[in-house]
Amino acid sequence: MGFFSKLMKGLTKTKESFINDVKTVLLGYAKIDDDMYDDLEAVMLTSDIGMETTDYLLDKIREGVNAKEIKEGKDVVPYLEKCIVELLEENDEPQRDWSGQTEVIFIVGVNGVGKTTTIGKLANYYRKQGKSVMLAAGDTFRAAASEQLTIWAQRNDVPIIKHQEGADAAAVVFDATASAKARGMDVLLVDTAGRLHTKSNLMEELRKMARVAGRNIEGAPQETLLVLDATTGQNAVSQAKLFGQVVPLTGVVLTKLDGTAKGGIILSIKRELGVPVRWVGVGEGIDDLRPFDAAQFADALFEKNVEKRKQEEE
Ligand SMILES: Nc1nc2c(ncn2[C@@H]2O[C@H](COP(=O)(O)OP(=O)(O)OP(=O)(O)O)[C@@H](O)[C@H]2O)c(=O)[nH]1
Ligand SMILES: [Mg+2]
Repeated sequence: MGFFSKLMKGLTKTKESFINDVKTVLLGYAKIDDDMYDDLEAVMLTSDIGMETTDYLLDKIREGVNAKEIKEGKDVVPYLEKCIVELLEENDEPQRDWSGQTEVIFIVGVNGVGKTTTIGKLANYYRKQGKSVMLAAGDTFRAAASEQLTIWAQRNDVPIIKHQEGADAAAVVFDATASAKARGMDVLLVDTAGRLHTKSNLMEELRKMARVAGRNIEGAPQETLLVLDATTGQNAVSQAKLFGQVVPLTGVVLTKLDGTAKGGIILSIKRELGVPVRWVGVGEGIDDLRPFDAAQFADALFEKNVEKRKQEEE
């Protein structure tokens, strides 16, 4: 199955829990009235898009009604789809190009969200683009962490820099940035230990790792990507807000979109964080990660242009 098909399949439950429920509510309303807004609000809130995004979309519908773009209940869904596409496309800036310098990418987030797996998939993606990639085992907390990353390095046939378990993570970053620079690597992917924004020593460690990276490579880390697990719904949004207060984030990786009903979380992330969604993950396989593409995502969510999208993949 290609990436688009996986994304579409992964978003089925999200679509069912959101769009289909909205449709069901609207069946009961030939005319637009206050009760309809109340019922819509209730349905939207249960689908994990969050209070703020729900309010935003309801305001949009009111605007549509005032502008006479929505005349009766059946006009609401196409209008809502249009608003969601616009929201997905908001701040959808292209990935920056750091060629000429080693791009250092920190992968951060709480425990178990998919950081290490994301690194394995990113390494594969960049390698396919013809870039040279190095990995840094910045999660020195568990021996298993560096073993897990080593397997991904072998699978991708890329070098890895690691130290002993319990070593200073900043020292790993220092060695890795020096080595990546000396070898003229295009991309250095830095794994980090899963941490909570409430653990101040861990957050301090993260800041130290960033300072050290900047000593060897000017401007590094150029990217700090926060990995969020889509299955955690609104929780992910709170994590991101708190993380962002401590570490400057340049983007979000939204993982585990395969099979969750909480994919609508992406709308809250776009609305509330002001940090672009950079990558989306739809599985544990090496090919299961792609740059976020708003139009593709919307097509997968609303099952539009399906044949065209599938052909593009072949
Ligand atoms: N279904 C699915 N599983 C995923 C995805 N990404 C990662 N996983 C799984 O999630 C689990 C945790 O992944 P890791 O990459 O180890 O997560 P981590 O954030 O590095 O975890 P810690 O280092 O312990 O904080 C593993 O079983 C992965 O295979 C995804 O997109 N979809
Ligand atoms: Mg890990």
